Amino acid sequence: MSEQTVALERKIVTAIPGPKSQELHAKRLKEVSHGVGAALPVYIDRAHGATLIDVDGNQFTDLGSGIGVVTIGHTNDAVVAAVQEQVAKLTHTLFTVTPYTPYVDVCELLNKYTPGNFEKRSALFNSGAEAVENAVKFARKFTGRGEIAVFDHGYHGRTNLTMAMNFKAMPYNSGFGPFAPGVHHVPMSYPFRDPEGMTGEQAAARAITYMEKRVGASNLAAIVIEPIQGEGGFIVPAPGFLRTLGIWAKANGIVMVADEVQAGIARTGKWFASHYEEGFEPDLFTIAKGIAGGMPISAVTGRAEIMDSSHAGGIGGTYGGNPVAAAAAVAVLKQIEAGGVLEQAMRIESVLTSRLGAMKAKFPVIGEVRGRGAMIAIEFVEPGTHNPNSGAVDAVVKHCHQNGVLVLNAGTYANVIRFLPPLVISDEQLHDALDVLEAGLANI
Ligand code: PLZ
Repeated sequence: MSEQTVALERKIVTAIPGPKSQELHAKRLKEVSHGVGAALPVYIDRAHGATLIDVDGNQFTDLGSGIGVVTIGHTNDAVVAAVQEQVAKLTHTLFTVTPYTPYVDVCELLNKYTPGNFEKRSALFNSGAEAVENAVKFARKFTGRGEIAVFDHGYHGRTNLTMAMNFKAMPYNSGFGPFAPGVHHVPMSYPFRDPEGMTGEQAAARAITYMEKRVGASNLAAIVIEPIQGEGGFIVPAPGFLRTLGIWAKANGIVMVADEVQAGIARTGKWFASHYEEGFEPDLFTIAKGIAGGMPISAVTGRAEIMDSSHAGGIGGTYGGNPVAAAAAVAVLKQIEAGGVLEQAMRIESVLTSRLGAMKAKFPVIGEVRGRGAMIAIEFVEPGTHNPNSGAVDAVVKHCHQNGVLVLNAGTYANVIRFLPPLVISDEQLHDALDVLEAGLANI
């Protein structure tokens, strides 16, 4: 879709959802599994930049990016061109049968831009969950150990192993077990809810004690952590937490895995969120979402000796690193490499934190504003307490949706609204969306 064809501003022309969306939704309910949810059942026809256009002609400002996927913007010109060119040339061989170039190019770029000044390798997959599964495979193979530590409030996917790694039973896991064994849930650093003044080092000591006593360091293959938790509500651990865990992991031969599926690829204003914590040097990274402008592709990147520990043929999958998705990823990564994209995330951070900070001062339902770059959230409480207030979130989200602003909720207590706008959103479009949010807050 070209920008010239339609002005990309927020515009609501029917009830939400509109009549065509309602009709499609009725059909969907007959045809699509009801286990597949729908946060806002407006049926999207096309999109560009930070604007979604539905089948009724309503235009939404997208503050969710399909959960942090179209970081580079909807229908980014370079991504569209790369996909169009590649799809006409080669759509599939299966990389482990006969290879092709874009796969190798993606690996080269990821090896270069992930934190850590050591020799790296990458392997490509289709989804975030698949990347996490494979990071665990690499860590187990390399260490010869079986146990895995993950963190409270964490999220890692919907496959059997990654369900075992999720914190929240509802909606992700409930009724779908039994789950893969060998996964241990460890206390996270959650500054807003931890004892007042708890440092990152103290929170890490709490987690380490748990791992030592409950699991035993020598049994652990990997610690898997989101450097900023996504579904958990953009929980940024206290400074020192990640570094201390990493040092302990290294001292005990445990592979440190940073799940950067949501926080990675320019989202936080750096290539990866792990870059923010000095002295934190994960061994492996899981990467997906923002890497390819909406094309399904994911990666595990990390230390060569870990990534090479599998026998040939141990790692793979029919579609992993598909040529068209890989071409899209190269187009995204090259734009970040060319410069300016990280700055866009920092521009968004300054608008979001100043506007949301002002709203926090005005509306006591906002307990905290947190996050980095274009990954910012507000946690809702009952005024004057830390008690979660999911009712306020529901009301504000509904107001935003009715008025053409797509926001997403998050959090263990469903009491967080998260903002993940495409980085191309203009200040004007962002302010306009935040005006809608503010009106919603004034209404509850
Ligand atoms: N790790 C940190 O955020 C995906 C889930 C959407 P997949 N988060 C969005 C939903 O409701 O299913 C995610 C993540 C982190 C792993 C994953 C899993 O990535 O591409 O959804 O498999």
